[in-house]
Amino acid sequence: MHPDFQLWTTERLALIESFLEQNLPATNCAPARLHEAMRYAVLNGGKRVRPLLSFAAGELSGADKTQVIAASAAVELIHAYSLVHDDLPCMDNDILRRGKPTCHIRYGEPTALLVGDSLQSLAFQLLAESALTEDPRTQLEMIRHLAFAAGSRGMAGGQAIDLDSVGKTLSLPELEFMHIHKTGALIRAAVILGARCGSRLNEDQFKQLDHFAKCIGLAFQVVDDILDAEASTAALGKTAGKDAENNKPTYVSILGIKQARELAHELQREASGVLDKFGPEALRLQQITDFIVQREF
Ligand code: GRG
Repeated sequence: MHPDFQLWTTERLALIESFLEQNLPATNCAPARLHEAMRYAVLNGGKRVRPLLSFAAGELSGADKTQVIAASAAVELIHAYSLVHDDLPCMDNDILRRGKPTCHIRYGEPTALLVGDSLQSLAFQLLAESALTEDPRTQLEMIRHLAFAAGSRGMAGGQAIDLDSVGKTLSLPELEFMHIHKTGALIRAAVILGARCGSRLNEDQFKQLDHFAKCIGLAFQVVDDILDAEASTAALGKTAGKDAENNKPTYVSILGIKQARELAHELQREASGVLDKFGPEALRLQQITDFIVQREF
């Protein structure tokens, strides 16, 4: 990672961690166990890719980093809620998340369910009560955008398609449709909400930025499938990855590792092509795109 990008990232990670730390309910506040579990689910070392995307998009649209914090935190809280619910026995039934016991393993299923519910509510509370932009209509549009992205025509809808795909053979377009919703909708929301904090972009540029976000959302998922397959190969001598072992279609199970890698690079090129039109102000988005495709974790 370029030292200048490293510094940029470190500064913003400190801002988001401290904002989340301060805005998650304290453990000495009732109901203490639920609040402890909410903090466990959020403050446990995620990569914070979505908040970093919000900061970078905010920079492109002329917003100061302090203006972007609440919006970036709201997106991260929705992400954290989705992981807690995704890990539940009725969904993916995972026992480890970020190298630690999942929320329901540590606190029990009923509490984990309420953690997800409460994180989702907190996200919208923060969006509604923070000064995100000077124009209240834009703030309302940001709330609407995140609600849509998290709901049945966004992330939750993608999860429904995912659950329904177990044991089925999906075509590449069907797999893409699922991931545009399941993983992509929130990544797009992170970019658009960050950009809405500033005032430098016109609606045509928002459309271009959304196309960029769609490409990196898919690239993120393709790389996730590749990393998952490689981890399985290293640990078990298998090549498919956890999802494929669970009988779920993945980019690797459909394309194989080599073609999946080519697809990730193709999406990276397409995303970079969009950013080129924005000039040097898009540097941070470019660096995050490269990180998403080149990451090893
Ligand atoms: C339960 C409504 C509901 C939705 C769940 C996104 C999602 C939908 C489930 C996650 C399943 C999963 C592991 C998908 C692969 C891509 C992905 C979103 C990985 C996790 O995101 P990272 O890598 O996680 O940003 P960290 O831990 O860094 O925050």
